Amino acid sequence: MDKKVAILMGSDSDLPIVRDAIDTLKSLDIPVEVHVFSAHRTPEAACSFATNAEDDGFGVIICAAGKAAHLAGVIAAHTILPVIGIPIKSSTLDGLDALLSTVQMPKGIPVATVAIDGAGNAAILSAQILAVSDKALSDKLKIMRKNMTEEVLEKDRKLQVELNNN
Ligand code: RP5
Repeated sequence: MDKKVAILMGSDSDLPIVRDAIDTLKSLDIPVEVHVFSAHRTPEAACSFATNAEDDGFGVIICAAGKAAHLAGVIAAHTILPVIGIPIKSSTLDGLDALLSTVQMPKGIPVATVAIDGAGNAAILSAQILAVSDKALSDKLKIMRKNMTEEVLEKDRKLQVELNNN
């Protein structure tokens, strides 16, 4: 059975950012399960999910959280599955608070942290992790990368015409 990706978020207020990760994983046909679990407000549910995640068929866990963003670190403490943290930008401090809380993990319990609000990259990175042992997924990612390159080159071609560059 294909490994699933879990996406956990500290609050449903994170969903507008997290949606990009959900859509990206679905576009790659990766089974995804999404939950609101908070390291602070629902610590037992969050820890229980992480403890059982490997047996439940997950291959990667993505955690999105803002402010004092402990979710990714707490989840990582309860599993050896790779955990990817998305620091969420909140109304204060522009997300720097969540970035530092997520990225500055002490030695022994790593969290792979993407950019502030970097939900799309969290999805792609989780797909790349699964693709190490999934040739079909690896091929899909190569096509996705090729399409992205083509889109950028096409934008450059249009710009050359618009600006009459020589
Ligand atoms: C964090 O606190 C959540 O991940 C969210 O980004 C932030 C604010 O949560 P709400 O007050 O909007 O529920 O735990």
